[in-house]
Amino acid sequence: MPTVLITGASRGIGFEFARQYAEAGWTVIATVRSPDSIPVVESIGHAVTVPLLDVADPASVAILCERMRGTALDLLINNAGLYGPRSPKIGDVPYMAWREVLETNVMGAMRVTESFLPHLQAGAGKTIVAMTSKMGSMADNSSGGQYIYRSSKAALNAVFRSLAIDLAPQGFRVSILHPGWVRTEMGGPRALIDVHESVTGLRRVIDGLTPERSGRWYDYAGREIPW
Ligand code: NJP
Repeated sequence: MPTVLITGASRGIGFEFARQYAEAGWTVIATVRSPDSIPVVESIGHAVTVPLLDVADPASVAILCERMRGTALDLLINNAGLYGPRSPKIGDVPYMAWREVLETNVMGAMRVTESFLPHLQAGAGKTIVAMTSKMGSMADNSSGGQYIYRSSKAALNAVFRSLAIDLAPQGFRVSILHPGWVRTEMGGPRALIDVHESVTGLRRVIDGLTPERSGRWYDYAGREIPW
């Protein structure tokens, strides 16, 4: 059975990815940032191992990478993400918090991807995805604001578009995925869909990734999103 590594699996969309892939018979490496989250994620079942991984901490990434040396991965889901301060105001932009969001959402995803590339090269699936957001779309931005989250997801999109091009000769399919507005800690209780609907759709999109679809941006329903 194939093996998937998921970042930020303690709750929300990452947890549901772990649950659904385990249910489908995959071997699941569901990474979490805090030891407190380990029992919660382990409760999914024996197909799931739950190592610690803070994507913003280079040492944490290096330690897990070394521990997993020789393990082949078929699919990497860069899911870990931060929203950061909501609605930062012009004149009072919290630059430290902005750096933290970029460190996690952009550099964290790149760091994990490049560190685990040997593991992915050893696998048959050769698929890498990143959870982005429509909030990072220039074409879709008609309401302004949200400088921190929007810029982090726009940068993530640019990085993964390049990765799709650069890794295509090795047979990799790379995609950027928008989960919809989902009822999680980040999405809040008023969001439109639940994690089950979002992740069921996202798994279908991941299954259908062909070389021609690589480097493009889809939502959970398989609709292409304008950059
Ligand atoms: O988020 P949330 P979602 N290293 O806040 C982890 C995108 N998205 O499931 O804080 C490792 O419930 C965090 O760990 P911890 C969104 O941008 C969502 O809704 O320790 N992990 C937790 O497991 C994100 O990329 C919506 O418990 C780190 C997880 O990330 C993805 O979907 C809409 C970390 C966050 O759980 C999952 O979002 C959209 C780090 N440094 C895009 N920092 C939506 N929900 O509506 C955080 O457009 N985590």
